[in-house]
Amino acid sequence: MDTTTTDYDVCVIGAGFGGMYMLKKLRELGFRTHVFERGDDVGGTWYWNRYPGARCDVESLFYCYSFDEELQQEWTWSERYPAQPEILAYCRHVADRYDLRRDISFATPVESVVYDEVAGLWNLRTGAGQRVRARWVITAVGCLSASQVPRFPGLDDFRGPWFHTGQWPHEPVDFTGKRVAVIGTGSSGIQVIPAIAQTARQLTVFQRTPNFSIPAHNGPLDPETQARVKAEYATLRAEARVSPGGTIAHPTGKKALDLGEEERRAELDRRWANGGSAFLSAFADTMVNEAANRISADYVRDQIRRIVKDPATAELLCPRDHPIGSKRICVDTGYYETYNRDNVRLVDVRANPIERITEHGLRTGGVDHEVDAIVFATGYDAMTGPLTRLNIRGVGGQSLADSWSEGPRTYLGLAVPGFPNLFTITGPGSPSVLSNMVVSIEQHVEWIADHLDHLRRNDLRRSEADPEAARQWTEHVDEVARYTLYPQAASWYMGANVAGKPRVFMPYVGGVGAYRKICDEVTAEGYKGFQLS
Ligand code: N01
Repeated sequence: MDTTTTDYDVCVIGAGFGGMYMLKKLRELGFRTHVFERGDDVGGTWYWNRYPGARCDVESLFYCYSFDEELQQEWTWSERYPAQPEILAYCRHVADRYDLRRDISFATPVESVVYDEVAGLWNLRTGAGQRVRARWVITAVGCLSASQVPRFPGLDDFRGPWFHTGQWPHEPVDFTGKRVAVIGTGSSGIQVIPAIAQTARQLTVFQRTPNFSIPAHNGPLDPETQARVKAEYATLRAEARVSPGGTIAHPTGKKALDLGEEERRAELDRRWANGGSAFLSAFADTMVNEAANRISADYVRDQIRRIVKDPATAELLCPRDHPIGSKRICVDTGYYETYNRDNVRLVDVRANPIERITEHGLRTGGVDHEVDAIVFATGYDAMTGPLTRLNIRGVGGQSLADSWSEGPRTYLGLAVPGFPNLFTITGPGSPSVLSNMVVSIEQHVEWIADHLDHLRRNDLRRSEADPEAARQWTEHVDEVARYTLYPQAASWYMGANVAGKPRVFMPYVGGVGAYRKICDEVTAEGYKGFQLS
């Protein structure tokens, strides 16, 4: 039943890193702002992804806000890479510190967002029965929040519990003594597999496509390192903001193909020993030249063969169907080593696809695998899924899902023609998932806040992406991607993991620094490409 009618200047959807900062920023500017969040608390991704081993693959000291010097100095991280509980604690700290909760409705999913052309307002309907009108709507729903459980026949017959990594229960799940199946070997699978292997009686991993993974070499963050980075935050943050990926990756700038075997090897050894996704920044040509890419890919395949004792398992774990980095590189703690354990088995579901789920397990290639629990690490309807499922209808009643039936069409990944006064934090067409999300979120939040402030100061009430500007931008996103090896992979970046989804490279691969410059130019030129009235 509809119980409430409220009006705000701005409604923000989602209270993760994006929504929280958006709220703070708009509140400071005096906009009446309200946030709707489907979870019971802040944190977004880090609220939902509570699976064992969940950890960010961006280093703690950079996976946090930079907008407040006091905040970044006062928070202490305990490890090089932050585990999910610590990131969630940080998000809660931020919510408390800026008293954000009073303007957030929790456990309140937004069910539809419909533009009223006459009033120039958006009507939002929530699962809690509210109907709300606002002039501006800002989505802060993340890129990886629409989780996917494949529709295997028989799932309802399964007698045991099953879980998706992105919708993990809040109560601890105890796998001690259990036989567990994990389906999927992307970043989530590669994190959850070593963690479950430690307690399960037997763990069976169902792998369709192997991925490249680099050791995290995670560990406690020593106070000296933390103090040193904090002392240099101003410089390091500035560097991250203009870098390709929003991180300090120390690129050599050298091309692998220009170097001799020894020099390449030394650089890759150094990066493997240091750990993390900066491995990919070893050479400037890794993502644009197949021969150069093979050098890094061969190196990782050799490492897999070195670590995994059973040669057949090692070969099965070696990725061969995509250039390294063209699917999101994984960062792990003891992933390949896990296959040396007696209680872990790898099943190739490329050769023998999962036929069905049975009462007691899974059937592949006519063979039954009995398990007590199933973990789906099967990923997301990435980037567009979190937006299209909001049931957004713009000018003329057109739905966002229909408007994007051939792939997302945005201007700068920030705005969509036909959907005035709607802004998408880290939307498709922006660097988002190819970057340190917090850096990209801060840039989008600040850009949107400046834009709304500009409109208000100039007595403007409507901002809409120009269709031609969006067409050109979408073409540019595609053009830059085609210059790289990214489109060669059947990745979620390409929409390839969702049946029927158009194959379009969705994030902007031009880099965080270049993208920021473009956005700043758009602003400097009076919001070129936006129709303002
Ligand atoms: O999802 P994925 P994810 N039968 O889509 C398999 C971020 N993230 O949740 O490749 C059998 O990457 C699928 O196989 P295939 C990060 O950006 C970050 O792991 O389609 N298998 C694949 O192996 C990441 O990239 C962190 O052949 C099926 C797996 O499931 C993104 O989230 C941690 C299947 C899905 O992998 C998504 O990662 C976690 C089927 N029917 C996530 N359907 C960190 O910061 C799917 N699969 C560390």
